[in-house]
Amino acid sequence: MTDAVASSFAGTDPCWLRAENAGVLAGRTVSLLGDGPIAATLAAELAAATGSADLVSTGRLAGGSELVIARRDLCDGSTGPLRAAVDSCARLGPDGFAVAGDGRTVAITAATERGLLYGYFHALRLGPAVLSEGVQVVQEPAQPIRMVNQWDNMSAGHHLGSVGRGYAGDSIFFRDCAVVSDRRRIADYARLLASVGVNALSINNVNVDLAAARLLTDQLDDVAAVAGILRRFGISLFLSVSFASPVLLGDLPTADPADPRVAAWWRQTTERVYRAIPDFGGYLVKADSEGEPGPFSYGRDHADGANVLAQALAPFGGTVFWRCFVYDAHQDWRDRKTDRARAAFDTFMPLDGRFADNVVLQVKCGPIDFQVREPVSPLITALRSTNIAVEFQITQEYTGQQIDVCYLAPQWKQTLDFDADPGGNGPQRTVASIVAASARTHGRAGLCAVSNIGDDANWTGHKLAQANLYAFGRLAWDPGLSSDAVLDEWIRLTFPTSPAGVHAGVRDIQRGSWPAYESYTAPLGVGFMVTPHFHYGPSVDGYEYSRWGTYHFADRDGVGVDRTTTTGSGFTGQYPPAQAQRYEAVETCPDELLLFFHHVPYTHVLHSGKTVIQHIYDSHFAGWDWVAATLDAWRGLAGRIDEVAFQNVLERLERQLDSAREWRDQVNTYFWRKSGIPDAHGRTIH
Ligand code: GCW
Repeated sequence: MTDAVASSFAGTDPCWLRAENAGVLAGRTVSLLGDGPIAATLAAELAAATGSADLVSTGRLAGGSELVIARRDLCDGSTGPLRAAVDSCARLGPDGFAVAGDGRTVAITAATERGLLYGYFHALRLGPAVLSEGVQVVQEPAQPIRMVNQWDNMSAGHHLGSVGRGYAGDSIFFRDCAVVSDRRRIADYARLLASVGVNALSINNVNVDLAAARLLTDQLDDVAAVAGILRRFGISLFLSVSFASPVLLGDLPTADPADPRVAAWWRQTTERVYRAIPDFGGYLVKADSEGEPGPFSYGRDHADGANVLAQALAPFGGTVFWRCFVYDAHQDWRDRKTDRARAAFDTFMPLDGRFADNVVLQVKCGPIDFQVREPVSPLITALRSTNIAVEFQITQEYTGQQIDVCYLAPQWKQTLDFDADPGGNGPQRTVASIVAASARTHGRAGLCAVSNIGDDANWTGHKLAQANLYAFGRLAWDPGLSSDAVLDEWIRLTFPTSPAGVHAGVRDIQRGSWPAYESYTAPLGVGFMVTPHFHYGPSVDGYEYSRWGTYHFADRDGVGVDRTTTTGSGFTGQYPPAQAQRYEAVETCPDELLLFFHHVPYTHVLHSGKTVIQHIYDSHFAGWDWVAATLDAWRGLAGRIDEVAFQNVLERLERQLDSAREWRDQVNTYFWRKSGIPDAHGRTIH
């Protein structure tokens, strides 16, 4: 072992990495051929899985090994399954792997140790099937960037070590303005991430306070120690940095990217970082967004800003992730021209082609802000000459805050499968294929997501929210997987010993959860009817007269935001032609996004055949009913699921039922009072 900090899950929930799942390797003999920190991790994994370090031969191929895990270039002259695996991974990139078996020996090979680690975790996912004769798997990830972003705070405006939009306790990285000294949970977390193929992690919030800014300089030794832990799991560490760092940390009077002193400061600072962390990933930057400093203060644009950091990182192969979440956060609700949905496209499209090769534009999946329902951000479909990463939110800021159950993979899949040019003549342009193509052309592209973990014993607050972390990694590896397939894997690994009925029970809950959450909250894509600042629970007009540019414009006649090119903000015009047309016309706009794109009367008839007002009533009643039925179903699983998990979900579902009731009654009452149109079924609306 090269590092003293081992993964252990002491006193915490191992999530899907339960010891039973490695049972297939118990007592088996293994050979491991590879070097460096990841090989050391694999050796420790294998010693634990087989039950003894004596069963693991490292650095040489022991005759009769039942499992061989070997870097391809160390396998000269091999025969049998090892030869087969070596041949099949010949053309794979660095993270790919091959598995081959003949019923006696299973071989896992890859070009790098990181590939071997992914192959090993995949073998555990296969379970006993990995030992069967003729097993053959060849995989590589769809994109090189599979990144998780922590929004962990150090101080300032938050309590020390809190997590921004975190619903599972405090940070596992920071405490009292410093990096934690007990780092076992960091190793456990890295292991969880690596097991689903995540290879990059930014450890601090994109809102960077002064204490966090200092991670880059004064606290570099501690950051290097964390990087050392992540390295063993093939994960490179990134820091969120303040664009104003040269002023905050460097005593310079300016952070103007055109000032040579600023460029020099970034160069020197970055050099120092790489001396401490040779495989440092790079910087993540939220600039000119919600009060964070940025190039606009100096009359520069985002390409000027990103490129100065990129130049500093380039000699070391580092990357700048530059977020496109830039909009006017000081809007006047009386102003009907400005539309926040337009902002990312309007700001960044004119700059396409001006970013350095090692800049990746990180675009939120939707044009506004992680609502339960949004269309795909048109910027993703439009950028042609820039590296791109699509950002998702695993933490459930607007989707129930890990009190309400909400399995998000179906939502992410809709984004990834969105076809930018339906009916076009060329090859299909889904978001997943756009990202993969961007990776092929520019080398750096992928998926990012905001983490949902904290220091709660079960990591995610809600046991069932573990599935979202799992699913993000799996979909970032292979966006072609179905959300159900990922869910089935997760259930199998998370509840491996549970009796019949549990799998189906958990499956039903997870599958129904996102549609249910959508149905009792803001209707038909309109979004943002949440309690200001906290974003949990209903407040129909909470943001209606705010500065944040998030409105629904309900009046006595109708509701929704006109974003058409003919009469509205023109946002629909940012899409490629076929999608633009589809959204532009009320007749073709899909029901679930109708109020995102159009202001319509309550009596407007949806494709479903219902009026808008009746849809609002019906969906809100149905949403609450689903939660009530789900609570009953969960109670029916008592005694068949481990007690800690059972009680945790029970307690969350009880709170969810209260919340769904509040949502149902406030939203229905609001629209009944506005419209004066009674419920066709005569149910009580307060
Ligand atoms: O959704 C909003 C959140 C902010 C967050 C911001 C962002 C980190 O409410 O807390 O700040 O998005 O993505 O930058």
